[in-house]
This record gives sequence, structure tokens and C-alpha cells, in this order.
Amino acid sequence: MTAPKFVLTFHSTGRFILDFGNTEHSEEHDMTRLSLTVSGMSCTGCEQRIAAVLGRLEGIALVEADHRAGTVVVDYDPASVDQAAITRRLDDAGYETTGTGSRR
Ligand SMILES: [Cu+2]
Repeated sequence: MTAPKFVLTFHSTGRFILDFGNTEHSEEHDMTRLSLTVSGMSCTGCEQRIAAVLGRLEGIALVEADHRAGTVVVDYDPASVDQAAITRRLDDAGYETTGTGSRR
């Protein structure tokens, strides 16, 4: 049995909906997708921890962490949060960002 990716929320219309009590952002702003390579994840607990710590940042719409691939995908509202804040939060939680890629 393979561990599922930890997807907080993904709307079937292709629109990303915030799952952290600030849903208004997804209605008003375009989300930016940030793809990170992150070291330090070893289990699904790490995935959930990453989702939880990033989810506390304002403007985060989706967090998808995959400890097998060592990747974290974040959709965020660039009006509320930026890449530096996201990677700093990961670093604080003990996960080092080793690569970044950003696209719309
Ligand atoms: Cu773990």
C-alpha cells in the first residue's frame, strides 16, 4: 500500500480553495504555484507536519507534500505571502529547501 500524498484541498474545477479559514483569498486572487525540493522528510508524518506549519501562514491555498519524492507543492496568494516566508517556515520546522521552481 502506497502512502497517499497529503493534499489538503483541491477543488474539482481546478480552482484551489483555501482550507485554513481564509477562503476569501482564493475567490479574489490568482494563486501562484511553488514547487519545492525539500530534504528531511521521511514519512507521512513529515508531510502532515509540513502541511500544518505552512497552513498557518496567511494566503496558503494548498500544500501537497510527498516524502518519497522529497517535494512540496504550495499554492499561495502572492498578495499575502511569498516564497521566502514559505521556505523560512519549512526551515524552522527542520526541512531544508534544496530547490525551487515557481510557475503560474
Ligand atoms: Cu516523518
